[in-house]
Amino acid sequence: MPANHLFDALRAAFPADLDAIAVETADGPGAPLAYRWRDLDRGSAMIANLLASLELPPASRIAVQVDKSVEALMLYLAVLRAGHVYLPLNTAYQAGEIGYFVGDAEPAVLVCTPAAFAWVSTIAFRAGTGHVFTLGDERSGTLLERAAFHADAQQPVPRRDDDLAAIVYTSGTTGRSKGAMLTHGNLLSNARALKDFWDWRSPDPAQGVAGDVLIHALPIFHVHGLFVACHGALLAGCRMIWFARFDARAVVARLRDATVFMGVPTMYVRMLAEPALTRESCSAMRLFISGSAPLLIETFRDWQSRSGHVILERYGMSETVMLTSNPCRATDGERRGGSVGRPLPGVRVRVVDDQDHLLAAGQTGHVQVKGPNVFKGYWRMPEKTADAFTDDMWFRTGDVGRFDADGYLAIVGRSKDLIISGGYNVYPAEVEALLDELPGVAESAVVGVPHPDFGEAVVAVVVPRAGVAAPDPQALIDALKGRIAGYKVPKRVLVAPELPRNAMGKVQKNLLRDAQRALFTA
Ligand code: MCA
Ligand code: AMP
Repeated sequence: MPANHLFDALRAAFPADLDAIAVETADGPGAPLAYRWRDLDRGSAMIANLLASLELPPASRIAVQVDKSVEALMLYLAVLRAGHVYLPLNTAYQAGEIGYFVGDAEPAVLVCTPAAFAWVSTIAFRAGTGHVFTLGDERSGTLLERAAFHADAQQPVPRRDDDLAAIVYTSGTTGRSKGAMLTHGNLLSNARALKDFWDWRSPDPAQGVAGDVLIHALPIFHVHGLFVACHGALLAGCRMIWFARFDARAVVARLRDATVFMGVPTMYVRMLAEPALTRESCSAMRLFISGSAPLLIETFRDWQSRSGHVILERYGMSETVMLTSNPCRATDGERRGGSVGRPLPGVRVRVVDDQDHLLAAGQTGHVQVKGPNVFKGYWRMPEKTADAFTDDMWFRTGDVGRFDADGYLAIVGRSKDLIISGGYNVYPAEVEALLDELPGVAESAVVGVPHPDFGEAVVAVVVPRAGVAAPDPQALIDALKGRIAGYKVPKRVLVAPELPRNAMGKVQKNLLRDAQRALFTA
């Protein structure tokens, strides 16, 4: 068995006592429910055996759009065990988005919620997907019904370091979304680096060591919740307190039972609004980690004064998993607000100019990265893959940053036209294309504007078509809802006679952003 099979590595880290609690649900149907390590092992084996019974070609894509549940985590583990490729999909995605992903990835199996079965299965069967199962958040649906007939032991299908484990779609700056192909080696090297760097503490009952307890309140269809949070806890054999939905008050109430929390900045902002967040409520906590979007320095400072803890900010991407981190151990240095820390062990990060020439510390330029964590390429897009790498195979992140003299990186902007709202990525081109199709709209520009809750909020500026009545902003918002995921729908639509353009005719989005800077914060 190759040592780098991701499931094997996770399984090897399960505690000796398989009857210990692995996951405890904090909300959702039937909560609190306790899942033992044995349950994760047996449940994932049964689903893996069900997948094997379908006799799919090796490395088939298994697309999953389900609500967060521990069974959904078992499904992920089952896909790894069965030697297939996991393709997680945001539950907010609508028919147009699902249609694209299914058409592009050609999954052999799709798992959706019972409520979405009618429309999702229609899309999937039309695209040639052979099997559609359902999985509800109350342990309901055909996936578990069918898996119940299969054995609860399974020998994982051998996979090599560079075999695919997952495809994660990241929206394209222009045109189509791209599937980032992540290998077993990518995910495992990163999980191991983080286990060590963040000092994950495994339980050791013989020594009286309780081990870390993670509050898991992130969605599990993205890198942060699935690969950083779940892999972290699993690879250390640590218990998770599992929230299907993020609720600031409920999470704050459970901090005294936990030692580690991971979240996007919006989650920290919302928890700070809870009077129950105090030093006392955080006294059992060891580590607060933030990522997926820039953490404002005010949030960093407010958190320190309210909780007594210094947030550890880290930086990563779907294509690369985690890249840099502020130190965990005091001996490794300070946790610096406004900085994403130093490159993780084994990861190389450089800042270059427009010609890919190395810049000195203190100079701002493009962030490029290299390492065992960097993905294999974009699914069936060799040209886009080639464009994403330099000649000497550094990956262009599209982020703009600057190293301090002591090797700490600050992300100061993005060269890619991307909005990050509450940790979710929104590509303006996708929203603009839909707006431009709506009646009365001649053209549009979509920008990110500072927002107290989401960090950045999506705002659209539309130019009315000549000779017709100006479109009603609310009608445009309503028209987009149901066509794209809710977090992509502009929070505000503004009507303007024209868009500012430079001499080349390019829309000057910076001017639009500046003009609307105080829209939500005034
Ligand atoms: C929900 N809504 C949003 C967002 N989330 N609008 C803008 N931005 C958002 N992020 C809208 C919904 O469309 C809905 O609108 C209304 O808010 C309520 O929806 P609900 O689902 O109840 O929202 P919520 O529970 O309050 O969600 C906020 C959230 C969530 C908990 C912050 O957005 C979230 O879980 N964010 C984390 C995303 C994440 O895991 N990113 C990691 C990506 P309406 O009422 O109009 O219908 S991985 C990554 O980025 C890299 C690799 C990395 O470094 O980690
Ligand atoms: P995704 O495409 O969802 O993987 O998002 C990756 C992007 O999120 C990165 O390219 C950054 O622009 C952004 N990002 C992630 N973590 C941070 C952070 N700590 N600070 C600033 N930006 C971040």
